[in-house]
Amino acid sequence: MPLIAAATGKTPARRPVWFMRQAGRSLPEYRAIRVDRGMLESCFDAELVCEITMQPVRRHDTDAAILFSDIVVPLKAAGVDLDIVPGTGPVIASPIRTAADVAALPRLEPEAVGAVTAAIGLLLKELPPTVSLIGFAGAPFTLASYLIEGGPSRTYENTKRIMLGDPDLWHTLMGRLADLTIAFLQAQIDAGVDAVQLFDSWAGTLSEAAYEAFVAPHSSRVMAEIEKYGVPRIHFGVGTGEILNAMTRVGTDVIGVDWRTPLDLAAQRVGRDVAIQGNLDPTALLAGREVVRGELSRIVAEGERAIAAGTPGHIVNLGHGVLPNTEADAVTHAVELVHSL
Ligand code: 1CP
Repeated sequence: MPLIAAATGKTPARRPVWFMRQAGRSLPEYRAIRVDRGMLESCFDAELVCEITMQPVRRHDTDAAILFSDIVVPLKAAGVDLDIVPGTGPVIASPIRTAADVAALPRLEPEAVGAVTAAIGLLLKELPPTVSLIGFAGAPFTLASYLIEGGPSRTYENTKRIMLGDPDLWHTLMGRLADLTIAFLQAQIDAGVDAVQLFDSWAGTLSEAAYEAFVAPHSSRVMAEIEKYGVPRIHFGVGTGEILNAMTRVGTDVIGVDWRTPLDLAAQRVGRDVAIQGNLDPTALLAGREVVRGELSRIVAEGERAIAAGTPGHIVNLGHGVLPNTEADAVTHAVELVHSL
């Protein structure tokens, strides 16, 4: 599997590429399947999860499939009252802000995500042997931001107010969320995924000092538990240029980099023990084939420079997810380019 080779310092048979949010609204076949089904409903239907996960692999010939799910799926499975609202994202019915709210947070029993693990079983039968299946979970900080804010946020003001102002409550909540993340990742690894990605999408809102004090201990515990299973771990967030080194130190095999930080600079920042993943700006896919060719050539060259200097490998990806307005053909073309460069 080219992705696993790149993640573990071996030489891949071809340059591996996959895209975050490669399943989803950029694909007509996804839009068709979702017309009469809600997002969460789809995430708890094993056959649908398998089909939607396969769609980008069939169409684009990516080197990995990412399980079609969402970071709030384990919260929903555990019994948290929430929905994924079209055009908005996750919305929590009763945001968590007090010690009593935290104490009432339910635990995740592996049986509650039986649809997810069943989908993994179906996918392992369908995926070509060279295509890796990536499982994932939200990291404690990013999950906490949704639970505390009640939905998407620009400022994370309630989250940071509790984090800075009530560290005891904060660490109790983060500990509970780390347990949930570990349980969800363990269930996926037991079911057979080849690699896992921990999405700390919004950790880039923190200073390095705040990340170290309030987030790193909990993400470290997640990564240490997962290391026991021997599947490669990928750690990713948006706008994390200044905390890349801290995010690497919590323990990972691959660090995801967004488009703001050149890959060779990112590799210097994180040291030479981890592979790098990224980092095409998702908007480049809206700007035409010449732009994509230019950007991907630069990114591949930066990756090669990093590898020449000792980085174990490079997995090509976007710096964040495929935007819904992206033409599916633009994605297929980008994958072809990466394989031909
Ligand atoms: O109806 C729809 O189609 C809703 C759009 C959608 C989709 C397709 C949401 C709501 N989630 C998803 C799937 C999803 N979510 C995947 C699919 C697998 C793939 O990549 O192909 C993954 C990996 C996620 C994980 C996820 N959900 C993250 C981490 C990744 C990232 O983008 O940073 C986050 C932050 C979420 C929350 C979320 N769920 C949905 C939306 C629109 C959001 C973001 C809301 C916000 O801006 O805060």
